[in-house]
Amino acid sequence: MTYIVKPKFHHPALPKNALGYTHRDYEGSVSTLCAGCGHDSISGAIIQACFELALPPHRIAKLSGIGCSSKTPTYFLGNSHGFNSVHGRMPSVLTGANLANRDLIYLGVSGDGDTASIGLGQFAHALRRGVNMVYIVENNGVYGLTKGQFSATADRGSKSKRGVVNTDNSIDLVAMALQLGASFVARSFSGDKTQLVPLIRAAIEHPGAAFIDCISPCVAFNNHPGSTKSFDYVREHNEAVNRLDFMTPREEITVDYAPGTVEIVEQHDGSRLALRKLAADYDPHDRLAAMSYLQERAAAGEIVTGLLYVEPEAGDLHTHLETVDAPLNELGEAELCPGSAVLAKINASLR
Ligand SMILES: Cc1ncc(C[n+]2csc(CCOP(=O)(O)OP(=O)(O)O)c2C)c(N)n1
Ligand code: SF4
Ligand SMILES: [Mg+2]
Repeated sequence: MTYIVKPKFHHPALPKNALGYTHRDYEGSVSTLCAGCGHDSISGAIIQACFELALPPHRIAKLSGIGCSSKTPTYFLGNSHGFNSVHGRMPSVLTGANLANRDLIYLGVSGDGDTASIGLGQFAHALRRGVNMVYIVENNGVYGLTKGQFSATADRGSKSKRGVVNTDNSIDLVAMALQLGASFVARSFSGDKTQLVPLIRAAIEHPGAAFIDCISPCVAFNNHPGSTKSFDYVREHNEAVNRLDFMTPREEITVDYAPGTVEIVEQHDGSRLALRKLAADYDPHDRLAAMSYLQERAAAGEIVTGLLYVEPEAGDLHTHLETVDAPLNELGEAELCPGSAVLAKINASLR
């Protein structure tokens, strides 16, 4: 059995959000992952973020590939649309769904094997095209589902559970996302919900390609001394550059931090991100500076977390392609067959 359904019964006094939904309305089936797996904490953070944003569950589409991480959409947002695709192919399925129906909020959940190994090309093209989505990689440095082989994000020199040293260079998905043009790039840690929940909320509200690399220790195969993706290692080497405290287009934002420590980032849809700076000289609007900061800190053995880059005025794939505003299934015959005069004009423009 791969899932266990939760009982519908819940305490009548559970807090409700603006839509009148409780936390339970955003949950899924009971998780069958290993107890303590980082992925379950990320599911919890996604549930919390959607509850806090009071999103109508039927407006969310969650898509994944194959892996323990890609199984997790079964464990959250049980009332939303879901598509568990093929290993490494989530980005193209998500791109197609997004092009067909731009009205939904797209949540792509993947693993480091699913994204950085078999799905690397798919990942790259979805980001460079600016698909409006939240793309979360639950990064544990191993293929958890197939018993702990090194993935492409495993650091060179890190050790497997049996002591084998990884001799390959690793892929830093955050560095790639920056290079590929993603307009929202963040890294977080499954063990830091205070940082992760607001990042997911901000990524959902970001009108463009939002990528979050979330270090998520695999307790079964990659949580030992010598691993650079273990709970202890990440806690010891985590360098947070900022914290997002609140952001919403619906409520007034009040800032209660000393001037100079909080930056309000306004996005073109009116949503606002409040960014509390921890590293005073860190600028999340400078793609090149973010890339070199990342490499510099990585060379010093640190794992940089927080919102590393945001382009508030970013467009998305629909903006670039100038597509119609309505989902394709809402188009009628008049829009789909505009007549021979329009066809003649298009043909003339191509001669
Ligand atoms: C085409 C294909 N190749 C290989 C596999 C075997 N396979 C299943 S999951 C997986 C790796 C999963 O690793 P990751 O994406 O990091 O997820 P995790 O289990 O670590 O969360 C592999 C290689 C597969 N299912 N399909
Ligand atoms: S094998 Fe690893 S990644 Fe998979 S459920 Fe267990 S702890 Fe999580
Ligand atoms: Mg993995």
